[in-house]
Amino acid sequence: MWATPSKPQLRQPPPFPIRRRGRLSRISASQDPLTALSRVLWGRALPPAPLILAVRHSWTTAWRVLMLQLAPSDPETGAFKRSASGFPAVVGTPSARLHLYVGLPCPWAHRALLVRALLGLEDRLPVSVAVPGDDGAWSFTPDSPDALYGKRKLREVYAARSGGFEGRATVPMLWDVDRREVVCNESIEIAKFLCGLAEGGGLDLWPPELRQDIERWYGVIYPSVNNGVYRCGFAQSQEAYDTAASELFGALDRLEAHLAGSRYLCGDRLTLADVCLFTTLIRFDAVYNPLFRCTRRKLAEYPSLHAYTRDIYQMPKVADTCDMEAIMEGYFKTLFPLNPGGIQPLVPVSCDRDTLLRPHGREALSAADGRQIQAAGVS
Ligand SMILES: N[C@@H](CCC(=O)N[C@@H](CS)C(=O)NCC(=O)O)C(=O)O
Repeated sequence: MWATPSKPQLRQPPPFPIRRRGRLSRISASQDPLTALSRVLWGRALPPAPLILAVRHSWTTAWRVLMLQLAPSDPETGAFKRSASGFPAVVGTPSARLHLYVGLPCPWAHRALLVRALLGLEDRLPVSVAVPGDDGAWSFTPDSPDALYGKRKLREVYAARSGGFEGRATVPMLWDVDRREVVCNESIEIAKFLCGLAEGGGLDLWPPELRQDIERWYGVIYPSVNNGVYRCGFAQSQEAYDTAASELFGALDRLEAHLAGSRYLCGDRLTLADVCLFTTLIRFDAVYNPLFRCTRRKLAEYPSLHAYTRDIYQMPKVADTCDMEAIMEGYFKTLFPLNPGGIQPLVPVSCDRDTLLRPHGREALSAADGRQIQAAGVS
């Protein structure tokens, strides 16, 4: 017998009518609006070349406009030109009541904070710590207030001086409380001035007999290292970057060679030259290497420079002035034109507290063997 052929299976009709979703609605349901739009227009292929070119051009133009404000450069060369400070020197004798304004991410402000700590000036010189606001301006918050006037922005403190103020409200800023006047907002001058406030007999970071040597080192480290990292990060042409990067790493090689045989820059004594170098080095691997494209080497790849940084970090009170989280957040979140997505990378191991507390072995280079630090009465 022939088997009866089975009846073809009929598809059951759906219990209710389904509206078939088109390609467009399927895509838009699963994507954010921008991705959905580009998928509808181009599928998974790249957008057409003219659009890419147009976006690239407008993006670069927007970057240039922002950089013009953030970091003015030489229009001919694209090299970063640091603006002069509004109050570059301490003029006359300020009153006895002073107040220091700083921001923890800033290496220039860090100089002043570090000198204040090393010289034990905390009681003599109260400090207010400003934080980077969303608009990029130094701001105060309930957790980090303006201890003097309760202002919201640092620029309001600047503006409270009798002549008002139109320029850049930078940190560090030393304020004369009695005269309601800015004493100085140039870090190296503030640092020298603070050295004059310290009681005699303690640590002298600016000793007369070493001043020439300190100035000589400062002439190397300021343009090539302190400002050098900014010249790399804020360069607006390939040539300007190449010049800055080659000067930076040339100077670091020279410093590495010098510090292999000398505990500090000017011999056995910690001086202002070391303070100024340290505040750049401590930020190097976390910020300048990744964000400012100081990529030839990491600080951790320089044995003497890294040990030197650890040596200073381990001095009493120094670590308390270094806030790596604030440093990373300040740079990666505030310098929007360099990091538009605002993503903050991980702290590199070379900048971890545990790493920085590793033995540095530099006592052997020093005849003074750290006695001068103890003499300053800091513990
Ligand atoms: N030459 C100054 C530079 C100070 C400076 O540029 N500070 C930055 C922070 S790292 C600042 O406050 N920028 C705010 C602005 O330029 O508006 C110094 O050494 O004190």
